[in-house]
Amino acid sequence: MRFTRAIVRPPAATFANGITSSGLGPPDLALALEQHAAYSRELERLGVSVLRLGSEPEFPDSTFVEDAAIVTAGGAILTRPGAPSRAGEVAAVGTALGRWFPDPPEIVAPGTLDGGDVCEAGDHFFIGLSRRTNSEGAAQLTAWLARLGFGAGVIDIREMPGLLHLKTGISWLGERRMLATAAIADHEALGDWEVVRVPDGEEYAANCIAVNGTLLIAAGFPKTRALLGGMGLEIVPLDMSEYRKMDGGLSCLSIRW
Ligand code: CIR
Repeated sequence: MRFTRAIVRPPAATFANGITSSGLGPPDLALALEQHAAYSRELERLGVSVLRLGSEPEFPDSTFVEDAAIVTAGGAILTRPGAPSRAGEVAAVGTALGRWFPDPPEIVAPGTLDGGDVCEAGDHFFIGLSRRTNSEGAAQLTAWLARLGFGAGVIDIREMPGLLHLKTGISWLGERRMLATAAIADHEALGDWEVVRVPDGEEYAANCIAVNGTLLIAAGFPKTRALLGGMGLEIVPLDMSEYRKMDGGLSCLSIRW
């Protein structure tokens, strides 16, 4: 689908207090803000109208707006994030989305679900079972998607090392084509899909976003860039270093529709 809108939220001064397992050290806030501005400008250059929410210092991970809501061509649903420290992020995102999606449904207890575990691929959605998204959350989302006419399949990533969310290791490239790390590439849920494998050692590059004919990928992964560029895709690399330090990727920084 062609994206016309996105919601983003620049990181707050407390960004370094967020959850991370990367071991890459604390993020540089000034550089993170620059990278965020470049990311938002790139979305705008691609024809997307970007709503920038105010930063929320009480929620250090709130720049990763993707986790708080799922927006599809058929409507929006608010999530119930699996990390307790992130539960309070949903309210502001729900308020912002309310302009376009009044009274959205939400994932309810005991379900938990992070948007990072939901990979849209046209009229099909892959849903990750992870440390953040449980089977109740996945079932609630599957039922909601079914009511909108979308299909869904579950991929259990709980035993796959290094994957916080499903989209840490998989992205939709358009049509029937997925980009995936070796850990996920052979999963049966991808059996009917053409899977492009991320070159070994460049796993972070698996999280990318296709926006209106252009693929935004993380900068610094030359093999992946060459592979995707060789397939005729228009590629724009964006520096994500400070978000990587906090376990975040390109998709996490926006809700797009
Ligand atoms: C967290 O652990 O929740 C954040 N530090 C990173 C969230 C990244 N979000 C995403 O992949 N969708």
